Amino acid sequence: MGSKPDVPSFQAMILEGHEFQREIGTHVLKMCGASEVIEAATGTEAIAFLETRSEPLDIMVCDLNMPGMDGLEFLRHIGLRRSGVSVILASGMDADIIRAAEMMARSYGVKIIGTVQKPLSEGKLLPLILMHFGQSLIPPRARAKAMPVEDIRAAIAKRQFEPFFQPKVHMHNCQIAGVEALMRWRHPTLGLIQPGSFIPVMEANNLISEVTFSLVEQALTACSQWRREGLDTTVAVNLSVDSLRDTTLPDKLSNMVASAGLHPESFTIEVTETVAITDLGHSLETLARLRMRGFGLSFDDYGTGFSSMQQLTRMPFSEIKIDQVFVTGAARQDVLQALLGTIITMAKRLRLRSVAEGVETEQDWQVVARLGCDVAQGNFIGKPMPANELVTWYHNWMGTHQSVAGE
Ligand code: G
Ligand code: G
Ligand code: MN
Repeated sequence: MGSKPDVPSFQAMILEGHEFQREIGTHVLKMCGASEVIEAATGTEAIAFLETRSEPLDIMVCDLNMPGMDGLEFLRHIGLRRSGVSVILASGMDADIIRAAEMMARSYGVKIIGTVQKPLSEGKLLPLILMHFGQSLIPPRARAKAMPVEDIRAAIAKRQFEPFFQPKVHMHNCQIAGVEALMRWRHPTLGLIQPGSFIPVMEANNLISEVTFSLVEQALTACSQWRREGLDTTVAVNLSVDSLRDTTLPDKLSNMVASAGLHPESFTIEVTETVAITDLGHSLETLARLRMRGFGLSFDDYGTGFSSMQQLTRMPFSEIKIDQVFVTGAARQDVLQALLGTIITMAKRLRLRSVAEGVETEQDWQVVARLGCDVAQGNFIGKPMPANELVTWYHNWMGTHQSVAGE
């Protein structure tokens, strides 16, 4: 089985009492790029093997509940013997037991990469392994099927692209903190099409700037309309690299915002790191000018790039949006909580507003709230929706979820 191109080749061990589970573990580790997987059925067997080896193993996956020497005893042994292996704990047990085992192992000096629930899968192990090797945490997002460029051109002429809006709320009081405009194609026969199928095509064919201006126009119109209906909020739009290359963009946006009777403070621009560092000179000029004019500037998908932290220090951001890979399901993964804590603390130090993306459940909410995140966005709060549904959403949300605030 070939190793993954983005994971260095590594040697692994699986310590697991059940033969079938052990085979699954071996298979999954190879899928994740292990060049060699040593199997051990008991702690005694694993220790005997480790003693015969001069080079430390890179990674081992260790079950906690085994006959004979249990996982806790085994971890104590390898800690005291300074075996140097990094461990992923695998267990079907309750999260608090796993957490206790993790703390115990750390106190013996064992490096714990993270914990996973059994059964093992590539999806669970790979993010931990990538992180261990200091690489991006994100499994590449599934590529959507691209729509033909001619269909897209025709649809632009027919004005079939429109923004949906996903709300963001302040975690301390649940009040609305803004909405993000997300492009949708209202296709006459195929229904609603997601951006993954047309944005990359637009970007590759010089169409994105034109469509983005139309989207901004529609978003501003919606924003004024909500205000008339008593909902005072701000709106954010995602910009591609093409738009940032245009150093007159701040002027154009200023005019559009003013024509809608709004202030730049009510409008935020979201850019990803890739966008911000492509054509750095022009991008920095545009971004700095946007901030000078009073627009909000958001660092989108924070944490998934290669040098996120460095970019933070050179770009004039006002907000960071923590990517959903760190947020969704964080309650079940200590490693994600640790990363979230670090990002949120850093945002506070830099006086940036922190926004957690991908808050899907109340558990996700509780985790990011406890870590001191300012704002949350995600399906738990509200999915992207058409402009005319936002006010109704707002009343429902304030009516039903105010109680989760501040917990
Ligand atoms: O809306 P989701 O709902 O599926 O959006 C998927 C991706 O498409 C996100 O990464 C989002 O940033 C991007 N996206 C959505 N709308 C726009 C847009 O108007 N312009 C650009 N450049 N990207 C967008
Ligand atoms: O611009 P950005 O890449 O951050 O776009 C956000 C994307 O995340 C959009 O595709 C949006 O539909 C999606 N999204 C928003 N909230 C959630 C959520 O709670 N869960 C998941 N899986 N996706 C979400
Ligand atoms: Mn975004």
